[in-house]
Parts: sequence; structure tokens; C-alpha cells
Amino acid sequence: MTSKENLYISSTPDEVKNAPGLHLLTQNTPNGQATQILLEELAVKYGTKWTTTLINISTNVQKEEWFLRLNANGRIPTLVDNSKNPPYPVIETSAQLLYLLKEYDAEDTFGFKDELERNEALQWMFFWHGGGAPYQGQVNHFTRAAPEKIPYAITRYKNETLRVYGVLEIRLSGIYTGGQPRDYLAGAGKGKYSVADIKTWPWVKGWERSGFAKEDMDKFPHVLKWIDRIAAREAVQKGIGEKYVQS
Ligand SMILES: N[C@@H](CCC(=O)N[C@@H](CS)C(=O)NCC(=O)O)C(=O)O
Repeated sequence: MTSKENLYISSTPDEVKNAPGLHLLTQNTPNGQATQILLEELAVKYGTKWTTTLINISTNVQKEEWFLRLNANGRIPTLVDNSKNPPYPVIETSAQLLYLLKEYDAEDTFGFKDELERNEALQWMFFWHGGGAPYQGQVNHFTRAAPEKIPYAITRYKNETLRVYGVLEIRLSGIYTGGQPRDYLAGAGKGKYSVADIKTWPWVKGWERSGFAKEDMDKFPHVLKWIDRIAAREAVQKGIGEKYVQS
């Protein structure tokens, strides 16, 4: 455990070190949105409270010492739980979702009590954390941010992203599991809305922004329905909304 003296230094913003409980350092990107959405869901369900610092990653503030003391990886989102003694920082979206489930979702509303269902949710979270987000992130980088357009890189990462969308389509269509479509990625029967969906949805819903065409997506009808199903949730709209947009 890092002591409070090592976690917070004089340059740590007051709103971070004096936050009374959960504090999220975020920007409204797909990674930021995963944790933002779960917090908004917990607020609806339990009245969970937290405070937020909006980060602008283009300023590289996330690489300053005060930030690296909270997250050595220097990236958003970063969650700190100041209700723990010493305050407890959590890096990586999926670990944040799992921390919030354990500490703030007493009824397992967004997780599972059954061990096998719980593991299924982990499987799909890991799948997206390791096999989806990094590839779609590279699509965004090479199509939008890279100073030169490198066709090989764009094609490679676009193809891999389409492939993993295809994996989600297999899962949600039920094509190889008896033909019964699923509503959500994890859980028995049609599945239950859970952290597996919350981790994955913020990326996949951005397919258009990542440069994919309607014709690409027509191959994934169950994924498109899943995107709309989750988008219809009020907490999800809040979790990607105004509150997280920097003025
Ligand atoms: N694996 C990390 C990825 C986090 C990440 O890549 N965050 C990006 C924004 S979406 C970031 O902070 N980029 C700024 C930087 O790399 O300096 C997670 O799941 O939390």
C-alpha cells in the first residue's frame, strides 16, 4: 500500500487529494467512458457518490509526477478511493470496473454471484481489454492522429477490429451455441447487462468515428442491436454525456 505522503505531493491538485471518497480522473474517451458509465449506473442503483477531475490528455498532464504517483502508466482513466486508508488508487479500466463491483455493488447488479457466470464476464472483459480496445485504438491513431497515412497499418488494424467485431457477432447471434441470440455478452440464457458490456460498448459504439462504413457493420446485425440496447440506458447516456465534456 502506498502511504498518503507518497501518493499525494504538493503539485497534486487539491480536488484530487481532498476528494472525500471515490475520485475519477478521466477524459471522455472510450476508456474513460467505461468507468464513467459504471459509476453512473451505481449512482442510479445505490446513490453512489464520487467526484471527477477532467483531464486533457493532449496537454500531457497525465505524465506529470503527481499523476504518475497515482498511475505509473500515465493514462486515463485513473480511479482513487480516498475512503480507504491509505487512499487506494486503481489503474486500468477493467480493474476499475472489478474494484467498483466488489466495493460498491453489494448486490452484484452489474456482475454475477454465480462463479461460472462471473468468469464468463471476465472472459469477455479480458477479450476486449486485450484483443479489442488496443486494435480499435490503433485504427483511430493511424487514421486520425498519425502524421502520415500508412496504408499497411490502417488495413491491418481495421481488419483486426472487424475480426473482433465478428467475434462479438458470433457470441451475440448464438450461431454456434444453439441459435438463440443473446442480449448481453455474459450470463446464462440471453445474458445480463454487466461489466463485460460496459467495458466493450464504449469502443464498439464508435465504429463510425473509427472510419468503418455502414456496409462493414451490416455483417454484424446482432452487434448493432446490442449497441442500441445499451445506448438506451439513461446511465449510459449520462456516462458519455455533457458532464464529461471539457468546456
Ligand atoms: N489499458 C488502459 C488504456 C488507457 C488509455 O490508453 N488511455 C488513453 C486515453 S483513451 C490515454 O490516457 N492516453 C494518453 C497517453 O497515452 O498519454 C485502460 O484500459 O485503462
